[in-house]
Amino acid sequence: MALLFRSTVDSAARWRAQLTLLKRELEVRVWPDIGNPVDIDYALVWRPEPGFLASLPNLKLILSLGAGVDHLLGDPRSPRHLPIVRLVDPHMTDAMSEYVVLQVLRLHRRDLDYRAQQEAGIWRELDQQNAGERRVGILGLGELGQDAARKLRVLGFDVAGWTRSDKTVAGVRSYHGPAGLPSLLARSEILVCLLPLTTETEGILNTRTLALLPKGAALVNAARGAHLVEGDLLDALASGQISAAVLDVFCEEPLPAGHRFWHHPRVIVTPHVAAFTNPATAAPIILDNIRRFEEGRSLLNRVDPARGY
Ligand code: NDP
Ligand code: OXD
Repeated sequence: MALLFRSTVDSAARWRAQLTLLKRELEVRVWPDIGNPVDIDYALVWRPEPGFLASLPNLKLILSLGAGVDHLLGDPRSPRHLPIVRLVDPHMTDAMSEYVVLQVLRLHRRDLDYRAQQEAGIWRELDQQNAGERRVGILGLGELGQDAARKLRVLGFDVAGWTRSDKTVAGVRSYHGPAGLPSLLARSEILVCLLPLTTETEGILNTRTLALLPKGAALVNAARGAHLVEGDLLDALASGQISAAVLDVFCEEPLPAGHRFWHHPRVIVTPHVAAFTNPATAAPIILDNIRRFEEGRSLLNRVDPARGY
């Protein structure tokens, strides 16, 4: 039984060690030393080159190294008949919530303003709302969005979320579908994007939607760069419609040198690190799905290619 590992992140040695520790009979082959492609049963991948998966004739199951699967579904040559599972790891969910809570608190407590004041040597108290008066909107109440929403609620924030289907999350005001989006936006002083990237959500953060936010709202995008029309955000920052943005993901990664986000005083850039995939916690979850596949049981976190997530 052979598993092919291919990632753009340099973590193959750690993955091989974790996977073989837990399942000794599993032969882990790390790209590009894959041997004979006919041997490969499983592919554990992050951003494989388009067409690569189609070159493995006996592949049975595709496992994403991340929660998002846009890197797989975006490949027109990817074998459509094979099941795809994505990674849902509670430790990754915790990490994302840490990121969201950190950034929402920074925006709520006016961290950028105080940093600017410090640079200018200014000692001045600024107006401060309580958390209960601060309306946070989360695009996507899935594994990540729901956890972040709950943790923001514990801190007292007034949280609402937006989903594709009608959904109830205790303590969180819910909106759904295209008809629900304007209402969610209209109440969101801090908007957090935790959507999967699909044909429906690509470019969803644009001049039209940013204009529906209250004047001076702030944005946190920890989902995918292509959710945001970057030029539209720069325009909205220039007009004051958006007061600040925290961006973990970008249309081009790494963010190119010279990109205006790097030195924009109202933009915080992090290098796609909101929630790492950790081999120690993720390997047992991945192996559980392989075991389920071998035993003919239902897979966990199976992707619906038609839905796009
Ligand atoms: P889930 O699939 O669990 O949740 C997705 C949520 O988005 C669901 O609530 C879903 O609605 C909603 N949604 C999807 N399409 C639409 C739509 N067209 N309109 C309204 N709502 C929609 O995903 P996760 O929470 O696990 O992950 C979300 C994304 O976060 C990943 O796809 C990935 O891109 C990103 N991510 C980024 C990381 C980083 O480090 N920056 C790390 C990990 C993930 P419904 O509930 O109705 O299905
Ligand atoms: C993911 C990511 O999708 O890290 O897991 O972006």
